[in-house]
Amino acid sequence: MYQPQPSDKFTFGLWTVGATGRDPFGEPTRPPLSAPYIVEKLAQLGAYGVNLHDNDLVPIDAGAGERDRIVREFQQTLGDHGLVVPMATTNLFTDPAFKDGAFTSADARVRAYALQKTMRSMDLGHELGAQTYVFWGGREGTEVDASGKLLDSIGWFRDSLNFLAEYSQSQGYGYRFALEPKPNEPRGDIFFPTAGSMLGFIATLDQSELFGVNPEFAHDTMAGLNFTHAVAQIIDAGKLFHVDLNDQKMGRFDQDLRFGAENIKSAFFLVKLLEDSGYDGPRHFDAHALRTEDEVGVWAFARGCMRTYLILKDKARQFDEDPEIQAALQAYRVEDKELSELTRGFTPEKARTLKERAFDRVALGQRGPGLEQLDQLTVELLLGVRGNSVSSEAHA
Ligand code: GCO
Ligand code: MN
Ligand code: MN
Repeated sequence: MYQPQPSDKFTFGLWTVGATGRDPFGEPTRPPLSAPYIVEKLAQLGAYGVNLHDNDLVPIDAGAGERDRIVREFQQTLGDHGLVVPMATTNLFTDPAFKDGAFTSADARVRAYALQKTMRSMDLGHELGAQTYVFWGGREGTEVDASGKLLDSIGWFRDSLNFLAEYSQSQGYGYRFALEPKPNEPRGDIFFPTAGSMLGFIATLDQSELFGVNPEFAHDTMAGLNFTHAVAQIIDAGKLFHVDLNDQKMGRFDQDLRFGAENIKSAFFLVKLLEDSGYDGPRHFDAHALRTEDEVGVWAFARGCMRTYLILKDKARQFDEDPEIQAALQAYRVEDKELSELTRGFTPEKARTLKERAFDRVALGQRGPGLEQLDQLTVELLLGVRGNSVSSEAHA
């Protein structure tokens, strides 16, 4: 029951299950796991793929020979276990060179190095079969607005992305790029903090059709925003190129909790939205096991992310099939063919008719839409006390 299959397209970053529990206050609590071992374990659990930063696989100081050997061994392991690498990205945040930004550094040498490192990382991703390339600007931000680089930074970032899109095409890589917004951490303020700001920025890029968004549950939640609403807007814009799933308490440090660990109801509506929308990209878990855990806890964490997604997907199906919920939904919406016609597609004639139309404003204000009941039915469904739970057997 709720056994993940590769067709569910669940992916994990090497850096997620590979996280050793280091935090700003403490040393690692678990030994590192090798990339081939992670691949083997994820395959056993039913995952579809792994994603990586260049340096999750290849140490930053590796020479060409060592790099090629590591990549060959990794490709072999992927093939042996039937896992794919759908997404790749660059680590532009760990090395001290990037402490004040990569593409938005005030130092032209750092910006050029960031471009070089990213091209090499795009080569690596392509060798491993990646088709989506993520940009998370972890260090692209500032604590000091006296630096006066706000407008320049936007321009530098745009120039870099335009350059890299051309690079991808000149190499025949065919990447689609997914930009990942985050409001803060590790910088005090990260540029392009929300999905909306990223969408606005994407429209200014030379080849904007190649660029979409990689939204993350924790990032919007840290900022007190509704992640599902953000994803809906991204879907509406045709820009959901990838998604980072995890969980988070609002107003806390960046927690990267197991998917569904904290906000079950939000996770439910997110899964329902993704499934209803026909999104068919990877369901990527960008989270890690609690620092308290040993390796057993790491795999319990990974299994839990996937299992919760599948349970919520099944709940979404029950929601759609629940007669009482569907009746409440139907009662909530008031359809009026004539008015819909009148309010869509402007003509002077329609405008005149609408302006003359009499509305019973008081009656409109008196209608109870039944949202309390609808919400309670949803809560009861999630708590497992609504009839239709036979579906768990059907699922098995
Ligand atoms: C974070 C980010 C990262 C990125 C990753 C891939 O908060 O640290 O979510 O995990 O997703 O670097 O680009
Ligand atoms: Mn994150
Ligand atoms: Mn992320």
